[in-house]
Amino acid sequence: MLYSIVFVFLLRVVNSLGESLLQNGDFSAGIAPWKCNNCDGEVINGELSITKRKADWSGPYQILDARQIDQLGGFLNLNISVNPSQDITVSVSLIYTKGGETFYPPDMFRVIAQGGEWSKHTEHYSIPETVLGADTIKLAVSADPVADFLIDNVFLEEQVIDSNWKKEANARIDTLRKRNVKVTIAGDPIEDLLMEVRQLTHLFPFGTAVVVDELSSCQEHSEDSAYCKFTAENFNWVVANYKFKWRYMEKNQGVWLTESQDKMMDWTARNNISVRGHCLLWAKVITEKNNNISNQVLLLLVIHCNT
Ligand SMILES: [Ca+2]
Repeated sequence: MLYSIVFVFLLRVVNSLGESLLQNGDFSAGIAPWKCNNCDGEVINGELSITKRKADWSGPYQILDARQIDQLGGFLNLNISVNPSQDITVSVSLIYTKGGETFYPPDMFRVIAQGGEWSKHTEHYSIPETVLGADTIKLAVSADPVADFLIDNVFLEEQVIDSNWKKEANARIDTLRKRNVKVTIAGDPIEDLLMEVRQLTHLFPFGTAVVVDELSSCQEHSEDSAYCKFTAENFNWVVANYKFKWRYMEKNQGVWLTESQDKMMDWTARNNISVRGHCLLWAKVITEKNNNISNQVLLLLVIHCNT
């Protein structure tokens, strides 16, 4: 029996921007209300120049209206243009305080900016629920202290969701994710046949990052924990959260640690789940310091792939 697989997914469609949460993001009115944390900040030709930074966390910041963030909740659009004196990773984060304690949620985004040229970056950001109800919230820009940098056109705005998104998403699902079902029944024709078709799986890759040791443990004990059951029931692709990275598999050169990874692979094979690997090298590594990958490193990467 042939039957097609229908899978429903939702896309958020953003058409327009709403309320702005930052002031003077284009630095047309000088520096205020921006401030500089452990650095010097000066507006030159409508761009904010940041110098004398002493640490990763040194950089410009602006205090946001915490009540405004509470009211918006949901999703924001962040734009920033950066021009560093040399290649650096620039991070933008929301740092907040609650009850006198300071919290540092994961960065809103992190980007490698090329030295000596302007690059424009846009990120869609979901406000973590923990940020809501904060006493103070600040948006902070930070980077490796080896470089000075210029920033301009920093905008943080509410994302306004197009109310037609669901209709449009359903139309795409009809076109892209469905096809007709043809059922052939052998034997004599039967009148008023009632047939039920139950979907057991689908071909649309739907994945998650998993903890290797959890799946490995299920394989080792031949018994699925709630974590493993949930993974098997809901996903057909997984990626290990970190244990397939080179530095975890070969902490000491020539000594490969693959026991839990191998067990995880056995578990995923048994459950018909595909596994996506990790990047072999991150762009951050291949910077000006080391933009020539030696033959020896290439050989090690090939060994890593085959291990
Ligand atoms: Ca400007």
